[in-house]
Amino acid sequence: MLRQVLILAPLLLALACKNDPPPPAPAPPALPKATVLSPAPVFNADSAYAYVKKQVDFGPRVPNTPAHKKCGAWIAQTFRRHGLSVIEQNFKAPHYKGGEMNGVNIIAQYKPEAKQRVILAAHWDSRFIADQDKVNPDKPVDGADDGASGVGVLLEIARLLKDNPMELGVDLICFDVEDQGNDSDDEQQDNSRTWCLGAQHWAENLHAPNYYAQYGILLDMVGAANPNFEKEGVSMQAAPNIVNKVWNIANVLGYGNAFVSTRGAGITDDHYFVITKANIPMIDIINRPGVTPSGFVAHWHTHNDKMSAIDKNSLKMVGQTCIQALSNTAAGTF
Ligand code: 1BN
Ligand code: ZN
Repeated sequence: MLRQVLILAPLLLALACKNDPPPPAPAPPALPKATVLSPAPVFNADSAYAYVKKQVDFGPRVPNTPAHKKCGAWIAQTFRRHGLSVIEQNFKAPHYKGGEMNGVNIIAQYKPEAKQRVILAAHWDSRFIADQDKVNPDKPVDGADDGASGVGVLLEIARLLKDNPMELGVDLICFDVEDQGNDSDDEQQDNSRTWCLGAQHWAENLHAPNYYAQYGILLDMVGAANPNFEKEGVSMQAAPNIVNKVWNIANVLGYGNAFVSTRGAGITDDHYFVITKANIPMIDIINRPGVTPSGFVAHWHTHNDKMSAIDKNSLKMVGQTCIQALSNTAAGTF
């Protein structure tokens, strides 16, 4: 009997194994998640362009001038007209040449009570001198691209949020006194601290207790034709996943010619201080066509930074990408 069992054992084992499920196949390597586009509002570039022009029509938005004061009041009022709660955060900042500037950060809150929040930001001041221009370098610039373009996109997004509610808190922040810094390359001085003074003030004095945002997107010089938005270095260091998600969205929307995959140099722009002082991951969409030694557009800090430098296609690409990122975040598909 024992002999019979021993002979049958392999057979019984084989039969038993026949009904067992096969061992699980090894997991395939994780594929990057495909970028989906949740339903999103259509960004109107004509409307954004009109918002850019309106700012430029006030005259250069240099702190301590009437044009600066009037334009700031108009930006705050326009956000309020679109139903957002606006905080005007006043501050004083030293100018590197001496004297004091009166600055105002304009913080427009969509659903201020919502816990999950995203920041879209731009600077609203324009540079007090055209130090990259051979003609009239001591006169202020219009800053149609460098300043007004980003704010124009934010104002159009505010208009869209009013008509297309979403389940997300959004803070549209217009930083002041970004562009009044020292551009001399004197290595004895740390000139980086003379720029982005509004963002530095905000990051040290958050407008709400325990304020936090999941991520932020800074828009700087987003209005010129044929932009080259490289993956900016500081953004890639601090928040590579946010950069890649935003660039993937832009590519799926068909804007791959502008949102290129090249990793660019790091720039000490407003986002640097939001990252380092407020600990919020913020990325910078900034045009670096590389046609000048600075790497910026040829009209950077010159009198050619005027309305004729603005291309509606660029406003559309940036605005549609941002509103899509917000829609995806609200839908849980970001
Ligand atoms: C961007 C546009 N910035 C000023 N206008 C920030 C910046 C400051 C970039 C200094 C490079 C050098
Ligand atoms: Zn500038």
